[in-house]
Amino acid sequence: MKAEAYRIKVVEPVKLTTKEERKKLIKKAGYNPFLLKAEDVYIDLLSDSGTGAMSQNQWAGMMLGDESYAGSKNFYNFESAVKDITGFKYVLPVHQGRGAENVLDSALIKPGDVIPGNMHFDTTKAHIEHKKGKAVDCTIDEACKPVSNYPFKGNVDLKKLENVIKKYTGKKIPFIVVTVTCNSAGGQPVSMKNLKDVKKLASKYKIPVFIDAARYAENAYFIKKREKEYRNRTVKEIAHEMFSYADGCTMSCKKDAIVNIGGFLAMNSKRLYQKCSSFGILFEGFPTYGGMAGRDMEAIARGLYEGIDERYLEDRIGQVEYLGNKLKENNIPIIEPVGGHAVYVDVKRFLPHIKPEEFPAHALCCELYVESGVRAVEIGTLLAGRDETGENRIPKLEMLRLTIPRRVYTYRHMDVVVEGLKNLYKRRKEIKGLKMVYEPPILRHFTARFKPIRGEL
Ligand code: P71
Repeated sequence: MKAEAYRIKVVEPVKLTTKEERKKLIKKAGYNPFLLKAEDVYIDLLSDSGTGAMSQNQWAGMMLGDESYAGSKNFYNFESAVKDITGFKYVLPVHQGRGAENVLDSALIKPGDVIPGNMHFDTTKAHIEHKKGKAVDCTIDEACKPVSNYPFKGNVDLKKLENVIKKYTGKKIPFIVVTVTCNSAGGQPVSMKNLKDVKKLASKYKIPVFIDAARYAENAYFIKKREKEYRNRTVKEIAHEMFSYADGCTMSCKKDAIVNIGGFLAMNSKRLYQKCSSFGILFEGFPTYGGMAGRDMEAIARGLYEGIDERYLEDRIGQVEYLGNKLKENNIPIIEPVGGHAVYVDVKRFLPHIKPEEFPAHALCCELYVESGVRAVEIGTLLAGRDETGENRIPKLEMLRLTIPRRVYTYRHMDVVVEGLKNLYKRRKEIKGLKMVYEPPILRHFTARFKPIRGEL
């Protein structure tokens, strides 16, 4: 039996509120958990992004910040870690993942272009659309089956991809993006074979491939566990091989580099690097800091190695699996297999009586907060936004994501989450939908406001 791969040196007290208080707090927040004050949340599973606990080694590195405007020592440490792990030749720091997307898309996307991928994450899609491009989903059908034993539900469907390439010809496709692990599909991994096949197909049509590498280490760990040939390879070797099937990557370091802020864009083409550097200067900062402090780059340089430590990954993915298994034991419908960074509750099966336009997963999210002070996040109709005609996009999966921050919570916290969902499942028939009373034009989930369709929660 193994417990956590670390012991706790610094603690952050969390506040316990009562159900009555939480009812008032969620109402005040317009029934949008994004608008709650974090201090009013007991267990925060909104995101695994930037919410991890840094190690003593990372904190020690923070004290060695070289805050020179150009050529900071920490940049070179950061650059060398990125090159060592990814193998890419050029590295451009950015303030976070979407900064990398903005820079890359500015350099490569023209209006009318098409960018195929495996369920692009919402910021990825929003940036593509902002440049008047179109994100086309080519994920395997298996990804939309809530329960499956398919080990790599994040895979790209090569037939779908080739059809898209043929339909739009190479000229209108500046690049293909493969997201590892595939967040929108439930934190599901992409196999090495699939990455290799995508690259082969893309090369045939001379289209570059970019990896959205936010959770590349978790993906590499799944490859080690699920793809026989890789059983005896290190996660670092696997990661290196994954990146070898791409021309570059965007990375939100807030995930697998276990830092609170930061990111990068990396690539092999010098010309593209030069083009991206100009946009980088415009949007992010000089190419040796890109919106980060020297100390942030040092924390990333160190965190990148901690993120591929196999004992850490066993612990991390094991904790997420523990939560998933406990929910399953209690008959709570979840997406299977359990993903790398989160457990996704299958709300279509949890609340079949609420129609998508009444945001069932978001309603469950509000209920879970009131029930037990746990903040989760909706990945469903609210996040999907509206199509060109203004209609709500109704996604195939309507999910509540219980996202586990890295090295932050214990197994006991997971048990509290299970208890809350168990209670809600018992009274699921009483749970009602929400109507949106304020809707911003883009990325609406962050700031939209709601009311229960009738009465109070
Ligand atoms: C996550 C996030 C952060 C988030 C974003 C939007 C709504 C709620 C939470 C961010 C990702 C991601 C992938 C695969 C790029 C980004 C952007 N995820 N790719 O899952 O998952 O990175 O936040 O550093 O800009 O909670 P960024």
